[in-house]
Amino acid sequence: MRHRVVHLINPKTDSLTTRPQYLNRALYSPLAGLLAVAGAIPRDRYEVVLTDENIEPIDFNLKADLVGISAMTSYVNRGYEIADTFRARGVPVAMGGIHPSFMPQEALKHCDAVVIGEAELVLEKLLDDLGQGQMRGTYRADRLHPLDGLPMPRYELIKRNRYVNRTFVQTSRGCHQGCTFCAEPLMNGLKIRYRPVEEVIREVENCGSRTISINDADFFGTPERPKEIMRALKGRGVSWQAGVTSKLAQDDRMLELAAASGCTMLSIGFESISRDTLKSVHKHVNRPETFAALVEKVHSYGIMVFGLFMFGFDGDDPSVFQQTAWFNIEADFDVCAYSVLTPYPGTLTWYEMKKVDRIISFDWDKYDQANVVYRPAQMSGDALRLGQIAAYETFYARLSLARRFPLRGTRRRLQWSIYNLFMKKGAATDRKSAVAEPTEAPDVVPVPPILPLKREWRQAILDATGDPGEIPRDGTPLVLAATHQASETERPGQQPAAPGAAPDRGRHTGFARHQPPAAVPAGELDRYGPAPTETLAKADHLP
Ligand code: B12
Ligand code: SF4
Repeated sequence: MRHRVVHLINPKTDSLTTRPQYLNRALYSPLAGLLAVAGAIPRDRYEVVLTDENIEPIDFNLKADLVGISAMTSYVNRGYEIADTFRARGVPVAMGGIHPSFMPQEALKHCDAVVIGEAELVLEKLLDDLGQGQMRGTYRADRLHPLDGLPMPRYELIKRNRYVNRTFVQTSRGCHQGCTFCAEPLMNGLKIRYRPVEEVIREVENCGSRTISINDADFFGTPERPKEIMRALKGRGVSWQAGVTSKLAQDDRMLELAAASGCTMLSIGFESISRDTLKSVHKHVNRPETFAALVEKVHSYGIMVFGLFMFGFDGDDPSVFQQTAWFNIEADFDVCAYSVLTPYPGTLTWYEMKKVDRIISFDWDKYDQANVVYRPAQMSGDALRLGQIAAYETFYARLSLARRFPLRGTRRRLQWSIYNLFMKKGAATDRKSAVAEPTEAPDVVPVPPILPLKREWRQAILDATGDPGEIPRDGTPLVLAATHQASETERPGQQPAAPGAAPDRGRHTGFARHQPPAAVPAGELDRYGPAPTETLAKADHLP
């Protein structure tokens, strides 16, 4: 029997992490989602072809039985163009990833099917439906994956010589924090789910690289679990880096083990040097008074610190840019990235800003953390964008590079230089006009795959999505309407489900179309009040 062909595509994006290239290489391969999807496709029946448009052109003539497109918000428009092109040629298209998961009805205008959230538990059904010519609407699992027995990502599909970082290994999904601007807890839950240690190690041993990035939202999310992984990594000749939060990165035992098991860099979302700002966006875990000592401590173990900061919070005024950049230089951060706050659809920040009509542009291309798409509270959009550029210029100025270069200690100088060169080049070539042009709001409201536990936050989402129903209290993923609703997206010959047909919540559901909320006049901003600051309950999101 002929193997069917699935063509998986990562659309091009003009992002700081993928745009600059040195020696024909991008800094990151943004392909973790597609490699996971490829891993879950049965090899005995399907051949998988992978295209990352950031480094290679798409072959629109490739004869495929299915095209699968992954998209974050900033490249979903390009994803839609690609989907439209393939569908016009009669090739069925499925989409997944963060943006289609939050806005499935929008995506369904361009593709046949959308996977909401994780793909592993629904791909089989989707492929069965494809085989019967019935693949359409939304597919979502009725539970989060327990993460044991996850299929191995198909690393062999990557063009290895085109990326600096090409191996992303996940040891967990979810995050305990719940920051208002972040999609992670609404996609993967507030509870951290872990893969069995032996499965992580099997992946490390078979990924074909001795340099890996641990792709967790917060690898140091709990005190004991990362230590088990690090003990198991010791002695394997692997060097690794990971994204972590600041609290447990202070723990000496954690850092000792990290260094002993090959850690070279920790990326930490510090976000702001103002505690009040951090509290306002629910990043309680960060305490700015500890940041400088933390960097020094991490350095003492020979590990670099990649600091992630964000500008444009309501507490930020125009002094924030130089204060932050100089703080970073003086505290000897190794690498820094400065993002413009972006109200990603479906996050709390989105609902809060949307409610008071602060979002100016809904052009998803501009949702890349470099354009300003909303009205900042204490400065103009221009000031925000220009201030961000100035912070990059200050931090990556020659004098700063010379001052921060790790002449002493055991941090890796080559890795330090590569990251500083990429970030300097990326920031210098990123000269977008300051403020995005106003555009019409989308006619569908984003709905997070998982509702927040905090009552007011849930209510804010339910208010926005126009659902008057009772708020579920047990963390059950929200299914607002479980009948198939694909009228605008039906392909010729397809029949919508009968009205009132029993929903199959586990696999094939569609959200009803929601009315966008009425915009609130700008002057009423203070009536809405500041961002919520209470702590989220640390409970399980699993249904
Ligand atoms: C690690 C990480 C990175 C890494 C690697 C990213 C990667 N894609 O490999 C790096 C550092 C490169 C990165 C960069 C950026 N990131 Co990032 N990143 C993450 C993080 C923490 C994990 C992503 C990941 O690897 N998950 C593991 C895989 C297995 O999960 P997944 O991608 O969700 O895929 C599953 C499903 O979605 C689905 N699926 C995915 N694609 C498809 C396709 C099909 C056809 C199907 C059927 C299913 C399907 O199946 C997969 C398996 O279950 C997420 C947080 C999150 N919750 O997603 C942020 C996140 C994705 N990043 C984000 C952002 C903003 C960025 C940057 C724009 C930041 C910047 N200023 O440059 C850049 C963009 C770079 C780029 N061109 O992609 C945002 C995106 C928000 C949004 N709505 O778009 C997130 C959600 C964090 C946040 N702030 O909320 N990121
Ligand atoms: S700590 Fe990081 S991953 Fe977790 S919710 Fe906050 S920003 Fe998102």
